[in-house]
Amino acid sequence: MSVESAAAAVSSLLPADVLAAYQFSPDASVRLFGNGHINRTYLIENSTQKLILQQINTQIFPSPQQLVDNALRIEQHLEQKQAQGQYPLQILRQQPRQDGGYLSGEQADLRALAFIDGGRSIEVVDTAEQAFAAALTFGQFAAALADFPADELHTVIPDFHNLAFRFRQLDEAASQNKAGRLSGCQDLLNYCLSQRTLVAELEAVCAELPRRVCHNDTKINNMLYSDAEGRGIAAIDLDTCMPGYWLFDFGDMVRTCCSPEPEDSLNPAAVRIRPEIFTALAQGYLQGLAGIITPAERQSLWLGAKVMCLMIGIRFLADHLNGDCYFAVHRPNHNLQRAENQLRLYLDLLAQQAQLQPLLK
Ligand code: ADP
Ligand code: GN1
Ligand code: MG
Repeated sequence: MSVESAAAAVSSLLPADVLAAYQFSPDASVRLFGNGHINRTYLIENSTQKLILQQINTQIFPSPQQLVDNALRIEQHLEQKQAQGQYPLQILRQQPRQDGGYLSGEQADLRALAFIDGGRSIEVVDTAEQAFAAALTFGQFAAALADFPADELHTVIPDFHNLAFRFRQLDEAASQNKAGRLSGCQDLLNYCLSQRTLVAELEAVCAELPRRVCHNDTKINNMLYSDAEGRGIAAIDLDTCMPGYWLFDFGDMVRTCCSPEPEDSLNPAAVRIRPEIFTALAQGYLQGLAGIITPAERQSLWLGAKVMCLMIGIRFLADHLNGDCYFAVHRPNHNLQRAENQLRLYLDLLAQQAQLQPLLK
């Protein structure tokens, strides 16, 4: 391919009228960005400005307008907090089109975000300092939203962190065996199903907890570190912000920060919970939420760690059985490998419970 046709192929990732709506010319550089499993994220750039544009997966988020509505409400709230000196992070901002609208494209499934400069996301945590910074960032985000009326947010995905529902999805995937993969993962399936008692435990604990605005996807690549010092500078990917319980957000951090391996590691023997990273997460999150988190919520965080490893493992396994319809996959058995890794983390949490759980008391 010539240099000219390669450039044309890149630009054609997005139609010229979409670029124009955000004041970019057709020759702006457009490239795929990030490692999300659901949406398609682009970075558009010219010599003076950068913009993030996302194609929202409407199979999963049927109403992009609701995503934008939630994001704008959160943005406004964080702006007020910042004006009062109560929010030290950068705010993720929806970027309107030149005509003021927030959605673009023939299907109205594209939306833009102001690019946050000087930041970077990572896929694997290397140090306890990074873990502390991530947890502090998500803790500060949650703290700033603690007085936001959670029930005014649209529930963009019902039953998102409903463990009973996720088990039912797994039952259905196994009984339908659509992709003919059941025999290749029967042991893993049996193990997951044997953990169903956690449903009742989780429901009993949640019944005593306040409902909060949850980020609901606090995986490590959904926050930005400053390039220079590695401080947390922003919580991003707010699409799943909905009412929920903070234990889910803590658990998602545990499952994505504690392993020295990526979520989809091909080296399962090395997937484990690093106690020093768990400790740093607990310290960072509790510092971010100091004075706000209740004793019952604090105690529930351990359950959150277990539940999230198990629940995301179940979701990956169900998707593997269904033929990879939900999470983007890039190789055979990708979702199965992800599921196995989550279950390894779950088992390692159980093995280290005596040492780790007291850190949250
Ligand atoms: P997905 O929903 O696909 O996970 P994200 O919103 O997490 O998409 O974006 C994917 C990646 O793009 C992030 O991990 C981050 O590296 C980068 N990113 C997203 N939004 C911004 C932003 N506003 N400024 C800078 N980088 C961003
Ligand atoms: C998805 O969009 P992304 O990649 O940040 C998923 C999360 C899972 C995560 C697993 C809307 O997050 O719930 O925890 O993959 N998002 C949705 O890596 O389902
Ligand atoms: Mg993301």
